Amino acid sequence: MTEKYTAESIKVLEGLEAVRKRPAMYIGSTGKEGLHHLVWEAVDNSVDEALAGYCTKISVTLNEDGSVTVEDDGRGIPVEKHPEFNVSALQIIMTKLHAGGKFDKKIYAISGGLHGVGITCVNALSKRFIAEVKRDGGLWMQEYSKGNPKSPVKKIKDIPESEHGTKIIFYPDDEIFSATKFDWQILETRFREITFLNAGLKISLTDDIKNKREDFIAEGGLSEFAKWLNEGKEALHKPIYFKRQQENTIVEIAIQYNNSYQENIFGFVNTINTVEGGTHVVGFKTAITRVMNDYIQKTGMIKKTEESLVGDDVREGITAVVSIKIPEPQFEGQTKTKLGNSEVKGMIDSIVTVALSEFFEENPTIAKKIVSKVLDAAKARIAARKAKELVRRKTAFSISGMPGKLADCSSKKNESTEVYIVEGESAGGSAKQARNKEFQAVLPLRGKILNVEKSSPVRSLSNEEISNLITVVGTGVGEIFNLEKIRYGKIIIMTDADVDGEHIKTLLLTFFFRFMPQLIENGKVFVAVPPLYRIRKKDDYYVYSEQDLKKFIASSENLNVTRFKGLGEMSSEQLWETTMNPKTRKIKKIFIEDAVEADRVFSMLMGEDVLSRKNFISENAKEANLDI
Ligand code: 0RA
Repeated sequence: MTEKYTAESIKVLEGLEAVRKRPAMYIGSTGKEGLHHLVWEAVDNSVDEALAGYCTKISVTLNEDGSVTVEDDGRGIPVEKHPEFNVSALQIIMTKLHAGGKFDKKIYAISGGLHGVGITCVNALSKRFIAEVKRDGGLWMQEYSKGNPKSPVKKIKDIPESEHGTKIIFYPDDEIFSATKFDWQILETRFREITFLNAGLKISLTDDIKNKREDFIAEGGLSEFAKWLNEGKEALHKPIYFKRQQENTIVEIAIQYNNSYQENIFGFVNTINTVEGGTHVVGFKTAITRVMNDYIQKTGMIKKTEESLVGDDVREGITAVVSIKIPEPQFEGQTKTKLGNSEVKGMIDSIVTVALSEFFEENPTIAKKIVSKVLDAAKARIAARKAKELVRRKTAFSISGMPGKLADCSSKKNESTEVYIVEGESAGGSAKQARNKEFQAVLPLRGKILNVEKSSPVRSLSNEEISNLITVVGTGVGEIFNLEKIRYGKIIIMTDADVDGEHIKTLLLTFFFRFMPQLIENGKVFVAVPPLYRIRKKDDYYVYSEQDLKKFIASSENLNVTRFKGLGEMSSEQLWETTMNPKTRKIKKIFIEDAVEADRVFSMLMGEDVLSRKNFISENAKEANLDI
């Protein structure tokens, strides 16, 4: 560059050269992730200025020419000459790696992860970079290329003393990045997160190409975060919130239980999402289990279980955000998103223990609501364990251990045997009459079985109808599943050909899919296809679909058509002939074509998300044969 450059500034250039040589070392990758890191770095500086209390608003703009502008109304980066180097402080901050110390001393630096390398790296990895500062009655500016200043810091014009702020415009270098297009979704998610983690901070995101703008602000901070995470679920109480500081550690926590069974605990360290968890989350979990156990002891609520609560009980239906700030985070794990600092566990544990106990004492109504739910979870867990023990003992006694409602077959050669699972006692009765006792068993179910998608596994397994089903199938569930113990060659679900029947069929398939997917994978699960109509001409004909009925009607006149309202309406001969006789019946084998898609469809059809369930069912109404 120019003769002004001293030995000191040559070292600076070498530093920037290192960033350009091994960019991935500083920003993780040169793909989409790395590209977005440039924005995080630029925005983090403004967030720090906001946290220091000098900045109220940050705006991020994706410009039409591919550059990004990050602007804040903070104090503005200092521009005066640095006494040691005889250049503007602005230039040092923008061109010297870890300029730190004098100018931007941060206690809660986001180091160790991919962040913390500062705005200097953004500069080094930009083909063009412009810094504009408003402070000390002037608008100051410096432009850089690949991290090198094009000229000294200049005062462009005089402005009122009251105006202040920093604006950075950068053009990612396409010699470095394989991707140069920014993704709205990625930016939106992170900015929403940042504003939840910093109550009252305003971030606005604008896309000048798509003419799109969104403002993020959460006056309620972390509490609002918990509420947002619980959207669409039924919350049990307003969020519990506390913030404590001990030495240099700041702990901020929001908790809100909902009526589901899922556990949703999110950890943040210095605003980094610790996806892999770590010592802060472990400390939190330990503390809440202890506080709830102490509470049930103190209040005498323990009588309801007579056993201590375990972690799983305490976390059923919890939504929590654990955000901590510590001076020297150690990030570990596959993606460097697991907090490793061992001293943090005990510290968070003791802070949360004190704060949550205090909250419970001061808010007994909320405490009772939460603890009741937690006790229900414990009771279900204990009941399920007892039910499992019972099932295990019963299976040991073979036939005598089968539920009384099962009409078993006489053959013990399980390859050639079948069990019909039938809805309702009356259809069960017809099926028992119609069957071939030699190889066909019948298990009638009492109406609709439990929706396992909406119940915790422990609760599902303690349900009587479901535990009967497990006993009759014989294989067990979960880790103890053993296909060799299967008691029949085919498991056939037989329900009425109406809306209720379809629903029961789906409930049963959901159960098999969630608890015994190996049965489906091995082709053991079938659904029976009962006829919809009987047509009398010279002989009897059975029609299995509306389409076939239309064809039949088109080809002949004067038909005597009877609609079967349900399985119970057929005579046992008709039921045998149409639905149970292997020579004449129709049955369909159930496949899992795509496990991920099946999982999504079952969650949607049977889970909590009523809106998407409605959409899915109406889109597929004809196929699924569901009226709505
Ligand atoms: C160092 C010192 C001061 C402010 C800043 C850095 C600062 C940096 C950035 C980066 C983006 N926006 C920023 N805003 C401020 C304090 C200077 C003073 O004492 O006035």
